[in-house]
Amino acid sequence: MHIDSTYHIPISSFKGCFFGLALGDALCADYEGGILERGLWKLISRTREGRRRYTDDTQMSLDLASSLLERGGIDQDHLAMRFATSYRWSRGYGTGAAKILKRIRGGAPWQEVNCSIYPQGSYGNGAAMRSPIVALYYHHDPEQINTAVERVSEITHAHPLAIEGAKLISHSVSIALNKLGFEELYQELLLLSKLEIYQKRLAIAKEWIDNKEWIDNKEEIDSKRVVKELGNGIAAADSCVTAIYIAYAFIDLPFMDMLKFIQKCSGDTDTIAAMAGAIWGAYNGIEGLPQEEIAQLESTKEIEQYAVELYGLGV
Ligand code: F2R
Ligand code: MG
Ligand code: MG
Repeated sequence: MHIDSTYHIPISSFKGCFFGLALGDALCADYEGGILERGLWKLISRTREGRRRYTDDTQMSLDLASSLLERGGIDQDHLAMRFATSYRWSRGYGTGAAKILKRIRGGAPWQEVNCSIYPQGSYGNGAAMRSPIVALYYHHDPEQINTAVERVSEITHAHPLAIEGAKLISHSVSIALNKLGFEELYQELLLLSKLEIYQKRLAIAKEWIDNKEWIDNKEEIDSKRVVKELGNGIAAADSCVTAIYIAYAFIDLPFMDMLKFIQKCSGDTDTIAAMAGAIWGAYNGIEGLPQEEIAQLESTKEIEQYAVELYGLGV
């Protein structure tokens, strides 16, 4: 990756990334899925103290940050157990991921269960949603990101589609941390992407960003077109490029406008918002995020502390 070595990433970008992920997740969770899923989340969307709850997206990101910091790098067995012990049905995990985590918690080695639900492993977006943390941990050495993402993903998501989606998101965060634009991001992702579905969707995103149709014509971005051509589903291939496109389309616009657009797209809103939120927050820093919403979120001290510790590794 071409990075300007004279650019000094501020700590604000780390906090922006982690809080952007958590806020996107928490503020879009009650727009995810169908009527039943939305209704259930509305019932449990606040903690006893009245704080806004996040879902599995943020929980797995916190687990990853804590394991990386505790073990000084990727210890897959430790990370697998950390994911498994944090599992609660009420965080809204994917059905396959839930089964795998319960098996690991029961003592099964992750290598024996990661392909026990699907022969090639899961292609869900559960690996991509936690991959921003890999970019934060390796911010001083982005060459490590690909191998690190593979190792962090395969514990629950061994499928090549899940792993490539996670790499795209992690690299997007890395580019955003360095305050680089969509052109640099696209060139980076083009070199990285091996699977046709991602290559096709990245080309569509590039065309839309280049044309800036919605800005030139003072029109809104068409959410139906985004859903039709980039996807809004639980599979990584249907949500990762969507999140990257939306983050950069809204990069100079308010964070809450971006979330409103994601809510309008429906589908896997919490995860698309978590991934887009991490990219947007890495680029714009914590000052750009709505402070009144951060004040209402659960576990803010933990998120802040991990962001500071991850930042401290590279300075
Ligand atoms: N779980 C949710 N939201 C509720 C949606 C329930 C839905 N009916 C469901 O299918 O689960 N949100 C959270 O889950 C997403 C992350 O999921 P993750 O961690 O990838 O889970 P999983 O179970 O591995 O994959 C999700 C679903 O994708 C389909 N799938 C995955 N791999 C497959 C394969 N190889 N073959 C066929 N289908 C595959 C299955 O339907 C999985 O259940 C995030 O949205 C998070 O917010
Ligand atoms: Mg979720
Ligand atoms: Mg989701």
